[in-house]
Amino acid sequence: MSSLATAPEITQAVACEAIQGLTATPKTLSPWLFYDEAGSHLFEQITELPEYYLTRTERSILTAHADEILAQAAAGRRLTLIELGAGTATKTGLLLAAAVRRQGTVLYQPVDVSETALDEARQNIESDIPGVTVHPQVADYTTEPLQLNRPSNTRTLALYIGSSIGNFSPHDAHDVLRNLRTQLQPDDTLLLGTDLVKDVPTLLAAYNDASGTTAAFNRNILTRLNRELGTDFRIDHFHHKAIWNALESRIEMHLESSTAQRVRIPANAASTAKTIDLAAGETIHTENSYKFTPTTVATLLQSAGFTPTQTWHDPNNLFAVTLATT
Ligand code: AVJ
Repeated sequence: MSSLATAPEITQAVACEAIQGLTATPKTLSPWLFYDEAGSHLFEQITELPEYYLTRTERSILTAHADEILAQAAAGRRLTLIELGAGTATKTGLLLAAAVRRQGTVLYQPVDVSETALDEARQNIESDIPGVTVHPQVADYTTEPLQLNRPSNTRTLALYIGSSIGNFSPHDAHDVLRNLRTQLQPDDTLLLGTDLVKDVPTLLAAYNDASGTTAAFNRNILTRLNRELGTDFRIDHFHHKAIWNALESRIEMHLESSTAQRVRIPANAASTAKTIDLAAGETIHTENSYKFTPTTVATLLQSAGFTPTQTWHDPNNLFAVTLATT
């Protein structure tokens, strides 16, 4: 058993995911596994790397256009903000502050699977931005229907920012947005943050930084499995690989085993102990990060029943923030 206190249901989900992904061909592990405590911390570090332009670029767009975005979404009414995959909601503060400027107070409903991230978000936001009331909701918005309860006479602005949608295949992204769409009412809006297709060296550098932080983030998934499931991955025998898949328009992250190795998943994690064989040079696919064009953003939104109304970019067209109505 893990020596660290980990909720049994989380360990169970990790075990299921690991067994399913590692017995598949090719081997995969799902990106939500990145975000244990160490991984969440590494991700925070990634967002500050010189090569990782996404976070600071989206922040610059929101800083420049928050008032305009809010005005468009509100269209003369009061807004309630909800956020999918809110995490610690650091960028959301820009929009919440704009909402408070506009209407004095605002209700903010962050939805995330991580209760600790939501607690942190609530504390940060309630102390930093007076006028915001936070009602967190612990839920997996990818599988459960959202439970939105908005005060009467307000419009909902749903936030799905940070390029979180980029982790999903076009099919799954469609399903996530569809699920959201069914919970919204006429004249509600969605603000979607998407990373854009750009020159390949810039894309690759963002996922293979000079400091090795992204490599550590990628490998941490194996550290987590070793700790929580008792697997025996030889982590120093795995190389971080980031590649651009032009056909699918996505960055892929893989972990490549430099040697042949046999990994044991002990019986406390699996129903019976399992062994996983990796050949020298074999990879485990850990993440897709889809990159969009204005056309593919519009197509995705429309396929899920939204109508895109306006898009804001940074001056270099690295990132886009799109407002869409129901
Ligand atoms: C949190 C999914 C937006 O795809 O850029 C960062 C995760 N992976 N570096 C992304 C990530 C490697 C990130 N998202």
